[in-house]
Amino acid sequence: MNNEKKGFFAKLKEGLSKTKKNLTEQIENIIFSHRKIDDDFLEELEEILITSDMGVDTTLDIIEYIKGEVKKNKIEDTSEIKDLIKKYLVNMLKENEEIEDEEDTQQQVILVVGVNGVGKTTSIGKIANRIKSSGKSVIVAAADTFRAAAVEQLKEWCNRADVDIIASEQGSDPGSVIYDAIKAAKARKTDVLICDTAGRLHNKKNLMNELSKIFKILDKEFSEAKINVYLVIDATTGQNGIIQAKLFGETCKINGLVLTKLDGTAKGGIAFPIVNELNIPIKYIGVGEQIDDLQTFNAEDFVNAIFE
Ligand SMILES: Nc1nc2c(ncn2[C@@H]2O[C@H](COP(=O)(O)OP(=O)(O)OP(=O)(O)O)[C@@H](O)[C@H]2O)c(=O)[nH]1
Ligand SMILES: [Mg+2]
Repeated sequence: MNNEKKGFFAKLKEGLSKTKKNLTEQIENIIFSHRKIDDDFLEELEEILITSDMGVDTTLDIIEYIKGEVKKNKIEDTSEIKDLIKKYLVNMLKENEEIEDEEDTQQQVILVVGVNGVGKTTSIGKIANRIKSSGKSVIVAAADTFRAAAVEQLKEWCNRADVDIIASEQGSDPGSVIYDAIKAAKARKTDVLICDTAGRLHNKKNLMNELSKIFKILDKEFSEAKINVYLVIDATTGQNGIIQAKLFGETCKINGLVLTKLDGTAKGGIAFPIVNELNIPIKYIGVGEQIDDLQTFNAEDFVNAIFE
């Protein structure tokens, strides 16, 4: 590991330390108290996994996998259990990854959606900074015109990341902001257009209608670009994240997740049922409030940070 990579992993481990305490220490305890993998041991393991935000479905998948491996490879010793869980989780996360073509020169849109307060605007600042630093050009569209101060907050982040922003005044039509941003991205041949959206409107139906309208404009007016929809989920909300993903998924086709606030929560395990149940890959994770507190998701690093 080079130094930068080491620093990244240390930060990830620190952010996931509460999740590790919640999950791994309990598993280690039952490994100590049971020498052999038997029904009694598996029942206790099942209970730990379910109560750790892994969720019922994913827990049952893990237990089934363990039973299969135990039988196939005649594994008896409980000390093998952590490696089996790790293997299952890394494979599951990787199965859902999307292969990306690094050489791709097609323009890209990242439409960022999610309920209020999950960290959309903050994540956009961090993502814009990362893409800009990689040498690509970025424009950010301020399509949250509902909340007072939303545009100011985004402008601040764009200043920090040194990227351009297309904005209009509060209360204006978010669709027209998107139109203007598409026009600018086309004229300037911008590599990536990132669109911020509102997390709360007068009601849920309005919010979904607005998102659907924005998505349709992008689809129709910027058809040459690859349109990505990233759903931001706050890890501290646990299982509720799955409900949010299902709700937003009815309006736009989500193809990536951003999991925020992994620092300081014991609920980082929520990453697993989200990916397992929704089959959507995690693209980025947020591990703090600063501009560089964002990491591209790496299945092995994530699982190791929790189970090592
Ligand atoms: N600790 C921590 N805080 C975060 C992270 N990401 C965002 N936050 C904080 O979460 C709060 C809400 O973030 P915003 O980016 O404003 O959330 P939003 O989704 O844009 O909210 P709305 O625009 O109101 O819908 C802010 O105080 C952020 O600093 C993270 O990864 N870790
Ligand atoms: Mg916001």
